[in-house]
Amino acid sequence: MASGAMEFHIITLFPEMFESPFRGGMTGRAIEQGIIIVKPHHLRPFGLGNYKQVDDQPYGGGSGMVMRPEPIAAALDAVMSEHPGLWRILMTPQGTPLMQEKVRELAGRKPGLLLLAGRYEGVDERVRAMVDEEISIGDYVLSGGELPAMVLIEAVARLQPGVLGNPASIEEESFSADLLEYPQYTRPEEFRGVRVPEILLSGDHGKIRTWRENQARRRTEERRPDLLKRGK
Ligand code: 4GX
Repeated sequence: MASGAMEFHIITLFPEMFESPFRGGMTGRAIEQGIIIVKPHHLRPFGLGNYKQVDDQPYGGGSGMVMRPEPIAAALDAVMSEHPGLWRILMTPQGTPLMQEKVRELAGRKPGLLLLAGRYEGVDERVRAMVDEEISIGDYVLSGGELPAMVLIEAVARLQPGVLGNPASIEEESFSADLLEYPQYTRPEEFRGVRVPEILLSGDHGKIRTWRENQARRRTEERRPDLLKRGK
């Protein structure tokens, strides 16, 4: 055995959300093969009182509810004592933006990740001290951290050895991570009057490679110049 499955634990009020998205496709197969483990942990049993309360009104007033720290602390402690060494991440719009470089870094965080997927308007500020990192999947507001957690899991899972069908494409991917993809074509040679560029039919792999590099650069300049400026 090499190093064991990469584990993805999630603390959530909606554990059932994590069922169907991970059934089919690459991640589903990776779970079946034991390459990755996805395990939601319900926050509700750690709630306070007979009503298992997990939220409360914000001190100082204001609209919306805030997640209380005690249930989250108890859930984190419970998962961490069963699964030591997990890297704890809070999903939040206030976190570090998730980009492929961060995804690669997280893919190496064995034995795995513990994702905190919150609801309501946010979490009590004291929760931040209980995690290792805060991550955002983008500058828009969702209703909960579950979809962000799933996005992160899928991005990290597909980098685990054996998940992606073709290991060569990982290499290509990291090579082109700072560029947009070049245009791709498959059959037929002509569709609705639009022909596949002749060069792709030429069999000249040197020319094809150069064409693709140029297309990728041009497309990136036009659509995402920020990617070129950021390039390391
Ligand atoms: N990328 N949300 C989290 C509740 C919340 C707010 C603040 C902790 C602190 C999001 C995103 C996102 C909505 C998840 C609000 N929890 N998460 N949730 N964009 O919009 O990660």
